[in-house]
Amino acid sequence: MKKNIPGVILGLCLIAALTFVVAGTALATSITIDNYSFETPTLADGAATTGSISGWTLSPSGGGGVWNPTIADYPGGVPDGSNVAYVFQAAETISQITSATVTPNYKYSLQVYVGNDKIPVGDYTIQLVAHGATDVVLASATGTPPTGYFDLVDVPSYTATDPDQYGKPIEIKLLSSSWRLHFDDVQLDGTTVPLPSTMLLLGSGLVGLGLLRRKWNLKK
Ligand SMILES: [Ca+2]
Repeated sequence: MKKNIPGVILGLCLIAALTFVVAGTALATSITIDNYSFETPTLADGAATTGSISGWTLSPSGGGGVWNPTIADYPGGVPDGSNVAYVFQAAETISQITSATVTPNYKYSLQVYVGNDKIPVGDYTIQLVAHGATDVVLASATGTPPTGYFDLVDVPSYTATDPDQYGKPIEIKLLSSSWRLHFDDVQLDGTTVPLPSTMLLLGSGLVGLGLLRRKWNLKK
């Protein structure tokens, strides 16, 4: 029985390549967001805080807070826990600079629930931002929230390939064009993606091995 050694090497390389790709796309990590579900502080049913949100910055200052809606406000309940964030004036921004920084070849996925309890209001905008002297919006989503319940807003993912943004702190901004907008359960994930240069190198290696195998076969 003839041993096809280059064939075996090629097979092993393909397995290694597949493992690399699978491992590369499986390393999703959850980026820590302080008070991500607005459950701080604990509030009685129907109660609210005014003027600040723990872990978050309000701009202009004082234009929002945390609220524990009653079942009459949201018959379907809130997306996570008991509380949501709210704004009570137009053109308010709720923001947080996370401890994560823009990392090369990381794909960032931001999800936030947005709702409105009674009457149609203005639009929301959710932004993933590279924080700096001049903030750079990396990804954003804009829309009108549903009335009486919450919708999950999936901001288009952003993959970091711009060296100008590397190392900048990642900031989340929840903007409201009107009052009565509510936000909950802010989630940000980072996933490694295979480096194009590494994949190119790997591809070149496989082509080389293929040619080697062809040469080997011709010799026999
Ligand atoms: Ca919550």
